[in-house]
Amino acid sequence: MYRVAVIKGDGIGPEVINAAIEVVNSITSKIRFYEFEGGVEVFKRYGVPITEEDLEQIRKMDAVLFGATTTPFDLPGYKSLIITLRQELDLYANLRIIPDLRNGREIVIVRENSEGLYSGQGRAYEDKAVDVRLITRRGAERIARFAARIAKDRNSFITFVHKANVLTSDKYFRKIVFEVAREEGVEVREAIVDSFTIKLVRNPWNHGVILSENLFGDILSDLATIHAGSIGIVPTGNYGENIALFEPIHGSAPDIAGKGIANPIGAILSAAMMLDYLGLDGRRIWDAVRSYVAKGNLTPDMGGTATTMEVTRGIIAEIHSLDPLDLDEMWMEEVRLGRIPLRMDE
Ligand code: 48Y
Repeated sequence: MYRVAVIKGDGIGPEVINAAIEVVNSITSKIRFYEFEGGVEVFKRYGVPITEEDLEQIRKMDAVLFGATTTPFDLPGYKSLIITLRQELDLYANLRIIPDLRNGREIVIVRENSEGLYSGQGRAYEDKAVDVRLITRRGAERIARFAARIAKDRNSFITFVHKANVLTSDKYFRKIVFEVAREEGVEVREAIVDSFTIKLVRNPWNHGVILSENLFGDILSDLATIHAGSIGIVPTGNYGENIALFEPIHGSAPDIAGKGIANPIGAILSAAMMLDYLGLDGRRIWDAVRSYVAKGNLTPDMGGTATTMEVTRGIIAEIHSLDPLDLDEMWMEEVRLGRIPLRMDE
């Protein structure tokens, strides 16, 4: 049994996470979900976006499934919940998969998730403000190793995207990336971030595993989502040494919250990444999503008229029709857990 913390968040967060949980429960009963609260409401009560007690519990879980939260930039003292979680759980690697679901292609981005311009060492003074673009040897090595592993798994190479011609921190980062890749036997190509944005618009599919610093990775991955058709379908995993957090890349979308039309695919594919991480079979969800998208009615962000619920049910139906044996497996598992009595005549 795996233990997964769930933070649904606000806006469309709860709607899409409920959809993801439904899909997960339709293919495995090996996961138990535990719900936690976080965000602005918690901050108003306790002065922190998530309580220390909850963090203690979450650290003991196998994974976290996260929806979306609104981060107001004018609430004094408030710090983004997702950024807090990345730091508190030391989730140093952010893998973003931007799929073209209709043509079976994807853009893969590994964003360094713990330092760079998000080092948290910024300060405002009377007459200036400073952010620190921190690259440590440890940070650079571990993210380069992570990217190398992803590249190997995919029979691919790394494209390191940087501004080493100007930034001291990227010059340092670059040296370490090349060192680690040589050790790992992975090819590295490189590109300067500004001109790379043009490539990412015009010819996005052939860059292997794109590796970059925290803020560059943030911007590049948002840009790349234009090729997915909608930001609503893009999943991401934030990986640490002992735990990983999965979330759709989209935000809380307050304008459509509660209307039942949010695209659940980003959250559902995030759950698929989570199953892969846990050693369960996430590929089945990916396959089901692809075949649903090829023929099914989609949510309005993808030009359709479907509701969140309809898309979710459609994907679950695909899971069962792609793999009919599955129902038997589920049934036996339910029996084993004692949820269904073996003798139906009782
Ligand atoms: O996950 C993201 O890419 C978001 O843009 C966050 C970031 O900067 O990494 C911001 C999340 C937030 O505003 O709470």
